Amino acid sequence: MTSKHFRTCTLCEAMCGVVIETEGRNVLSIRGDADDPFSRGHICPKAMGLSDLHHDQDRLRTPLRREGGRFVPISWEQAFDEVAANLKRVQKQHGKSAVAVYQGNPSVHNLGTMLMSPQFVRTLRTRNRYSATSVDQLPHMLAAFAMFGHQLLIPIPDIDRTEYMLVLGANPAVSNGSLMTAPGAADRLKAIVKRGGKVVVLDPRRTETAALASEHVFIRPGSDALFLMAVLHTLFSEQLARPGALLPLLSGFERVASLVTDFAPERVAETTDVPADTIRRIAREFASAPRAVCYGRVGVSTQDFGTLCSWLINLINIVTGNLDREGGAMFPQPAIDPLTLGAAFSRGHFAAFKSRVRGLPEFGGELPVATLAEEIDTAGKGQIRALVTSAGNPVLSTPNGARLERALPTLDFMVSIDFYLNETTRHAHIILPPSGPLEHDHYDLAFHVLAVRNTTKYSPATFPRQPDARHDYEIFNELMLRMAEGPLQKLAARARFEVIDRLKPAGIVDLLLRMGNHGSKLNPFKKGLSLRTLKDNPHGIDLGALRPCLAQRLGNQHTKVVLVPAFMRDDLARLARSIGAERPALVLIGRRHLRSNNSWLHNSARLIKGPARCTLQMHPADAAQRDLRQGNAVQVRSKVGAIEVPLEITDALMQGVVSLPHGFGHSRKGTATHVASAHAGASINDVTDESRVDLLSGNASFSGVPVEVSATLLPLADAAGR
Ligand SMILES: Nc1nc2c(c(=O)[nH]1)N[C@H]1C(S)=C(S)[C@@H](COP(=O)(O)OP(=O)(O)OC[C@H]3O[C@@H](n4cnc5c(=O)[nH]c(N)nc54)[C@H](O)[C@@H]3O)O[C@H]1N2
Ligand SMILES: Nc1nc2c(c(=O)[nH]1)N[C@H]1C(S)=C(S)[C@@H](COP(=O)(O)OP(=O)(O)OC[C@H]3O[C@@H](n4cnc5c(=O)[nH]c(N)nc54)[C@H](O)[C@@H]3O)O[C@H]1N2
Ligand code: SF4
Ligand SMILES: [Mo]
Repeated sequence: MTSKHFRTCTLCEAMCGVVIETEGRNVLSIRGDADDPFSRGHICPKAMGLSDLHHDQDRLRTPLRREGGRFVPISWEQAFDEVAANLKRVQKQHGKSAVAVYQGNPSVHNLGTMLMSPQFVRTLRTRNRYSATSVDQLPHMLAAFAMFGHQLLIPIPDIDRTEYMLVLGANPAVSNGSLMTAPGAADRLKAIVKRGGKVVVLDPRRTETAALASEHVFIRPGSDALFLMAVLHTLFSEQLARPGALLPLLSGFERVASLVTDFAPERVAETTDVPADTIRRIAREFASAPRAVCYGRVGVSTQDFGTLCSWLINLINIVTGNLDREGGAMFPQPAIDPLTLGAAFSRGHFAAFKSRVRGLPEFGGELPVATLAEEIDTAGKGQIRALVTSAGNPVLSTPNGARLERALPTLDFMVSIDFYLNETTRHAHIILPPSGPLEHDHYDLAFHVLAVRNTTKYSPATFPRQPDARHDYEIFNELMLRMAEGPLQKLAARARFEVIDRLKPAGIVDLLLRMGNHGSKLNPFKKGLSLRTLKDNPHGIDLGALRPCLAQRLGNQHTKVVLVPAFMRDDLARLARSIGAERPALVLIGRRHLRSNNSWLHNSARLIKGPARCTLQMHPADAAQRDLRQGNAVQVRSKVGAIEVPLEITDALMQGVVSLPHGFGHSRKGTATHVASAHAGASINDVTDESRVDLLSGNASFSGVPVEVSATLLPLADAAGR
């Protein structure tokens, strides 16, 4: 018997609706759901990854304990007890913060983890909390916190109604949009051009997005903040800064003009490699477009001036009157609204404490992961002695992952919640594998907050979990219960455990949907939603296009938008010093591929097949200068390490810049991802440098790592990894 299931794909931020046809426990097909009011049938090749993950023989299905060099299966009860006993032992000996936690990217794509991991982490009472946030969007959240008063008040491009979109450091044609949940982002960009508008892309690489844009401009990695300052300079010097109706909401508008005086286009042109007239023209076009939006993503957040970039992008939208207006940068009003949930989703805090070794600031209670390895390998009071990883692969995903990799075996204890035995989890003493992505239900708590349209949808589990499997939320709930200490805490933990066990994530979603639901001024149009209404509408419910709402949403915290947060202003001196700074001969940037997802879809034979992807892209002139040829095995060397990869010569890169994808490096011994290991590649994060961070936020600075590239003597077959 075959059956059909409607679901939201959880592999990336786009929230595409899928129709999954199944027979027994097998997936027969996965197609785009044309009736999904948000994605309207769009999917990408990765959607089939849901099926491949479901069927993957390498996916772990029972808890494993490392004994000597081998992993052996153990029961769930034994695994939970041992994990709790070990974490408690370490905390008793070395203090609460001796246990660190790292939560990876898929955490935010998993309802149970979103709901239940915070409870567990709170029980640990450790200061050593880390996540993929600080190798990703931290600067955007810090700017939102400082300017709009809530870390999740991130302005989203109203891509479907804009007439001019200025894109920096993002490749939505491949990534499918990020901090801009927009299924079919490439088509939406093409539509801007088709309706007579303009898309301008600034990127050191002529990307897939640049190819469908109206204009592509090369920009030197890490120099975007200078470009953005010069745009603001033009807006003020040519009297184009007109916030219009926004003005009463703004605090500090009169101070912006004086900040930009030293950043005329002519002064920054050489450092950015963007000609001064191009900067002026873009500023004028932006200001004169009926509706315009400036948008930046990973390329501008993971660089030395990440937080300044996020701030300046917001400023450009604000001073041209494009914030909170149709076709500009807008604020979604999700059916489950973190702004109304108070303590559960805090507005954020910043620099309440610093990391032990390097003094990097916390944000929202988390420390930057660029400092994790040194917090483990630097002896002294407060040193990390145990680590919990969940849904993350920091050995491949964090800067100088090789140093972290050397530090992990020195830990007294490590546990990983993950269904793969990979480059990170192989170091764990115990691995707890959760149910697969189709075996639990889903409601997107994260990405409705970032979506280009207000919609809401609940996806039931496609398959029941196997009786002997555990969901992520069950794992966190069990660990939370066991970590409780003292009679009172134990009593409270037991009560919480039982409530969660009874309600399940779906029950909590129901409560959240009903909360603040009636006549809420934040969200007046979502009346009457409940789990029942969502179950009755399996394709999802359309709640309409984004609406101006900032005044009400700001009102929650601040009364005005803070245009010039003091710590941003103070960082401008550092930015000014970057003008004319000495330029390394070659710098490294990253890239993503449509059929890949960070480090963990490489075990899908269907997605990884085709020409090798982990190649170093280099401009022909840079290759000629070094006497390198297409397909040569080359060594890429930085201050922290070296890797070997095949060379791909292409004029898509600007001169002086080379590019590698991240998430490869699957040749480490002792992993069990067989397809991935056969397409191992090398890890870019063996050469990225953990000491390079955006000084304001501590976010990793992956863009613009100085490297040297030379021919290697190794035959290519050996040059794939380590
Ligand atoms: N297919 C696929 N989709 C994905 C992912 C994936 O791995 N594969 N990952 C998901 C995740 S976790 C995220 S966060 C999003 C990321 O989504 P995006 O940010 O859209 O994706 P990237 O491809 O990393 O785009 C970054 C761009 O910045 C450019 N760049 C690098 N340095 C600089 C610089 O200094 N200045 C400027 N202006 N540009 C620079 C790069 O050339 C690249 O084109 O994608 C998500 N979607
Ligand atoms: N040089 C460089 N490095 C980068 C980037 C870059 O552009 N350049 N991009 C950065 C970005 S944007 C990100 S988001 C990070 C990602 O960094 P990470 O989140 O650390 O790594 P992922 O590769 O996403 O690994 C996800 C892990 O979660 C597991 N997993 C998947 N689904 C689930 C689930 O439902 N439950 C559990 N328990 N586990 C699950 C997978 O098996 C995999 O092991 O990488 C960052 N690293
Ligand atoms: S773009 Fe692809 S991976 Fe992302 S949600 Fe849609 S189908 Fe899934
Ligand atoms: Mo990410």
